Amino acid sequence: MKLYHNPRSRSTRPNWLLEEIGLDAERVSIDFAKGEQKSPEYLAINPLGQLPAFTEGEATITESLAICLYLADVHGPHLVPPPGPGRASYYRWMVYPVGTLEPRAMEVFHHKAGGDAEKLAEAKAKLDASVEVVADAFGEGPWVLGEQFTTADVMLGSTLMWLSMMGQIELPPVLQGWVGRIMQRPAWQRAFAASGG
Ligand SMILES: N[C@@H](CCC(=O)N[C@@H](CS)C(=O)NCC(=O)O)C(=O)O
Repeated sequence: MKLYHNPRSRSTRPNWLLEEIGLDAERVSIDFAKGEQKSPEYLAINPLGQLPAFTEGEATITESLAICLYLADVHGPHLVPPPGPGRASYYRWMVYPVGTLEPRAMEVFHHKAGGDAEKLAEAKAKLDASVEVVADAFGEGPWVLGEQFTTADVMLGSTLMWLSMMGQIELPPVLQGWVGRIMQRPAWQRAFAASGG
């Protein structure tokens, strides 16, 4: 198993998940400064020249969400709710980062660069509203789906923590508490604190 990784990229998601599952996968470091993501060797793995990519035997997977879905399904069933209604929220929060949070955050980045204050304020309000939706839906915890820590905590947690670190959002108190619990997880600490992501 190999994860093509750079701590300043979305490969931090599967990198953390590998630690949660306890899988021994080789991390292949891809240096953006050297343009290694566009090397012929790497383009053969991901023709888009982007991270992350993951290989296991003959299987090659790109897209951070797809890699996380694959790892959880195949290697980490304890990080997925059992089939049934519990899967509804699981799928929702797995997809929400790439389907809603990232596009809205990109709009903010775009309008920051563009310098249109009105459009920037609109984009920021939309992003904030989408964070509020997570906060409003967060129940008793301690995790997104309640008692069970799942891969949805990894997808959603890594995204919200990244946006907050970049100063794009302010986390409501209920989400701050959850992030505090995430940061105490040994797997998170191994993935982020020790290896820089
Ligand atoms: N939808 C993709 C996005 C991949 C992506 O944008 N990767 C960025 C880093 S987070 C990248 O490799 N950028 C370098 C480049 O495009 O040259 C995913 O979630 O995996």
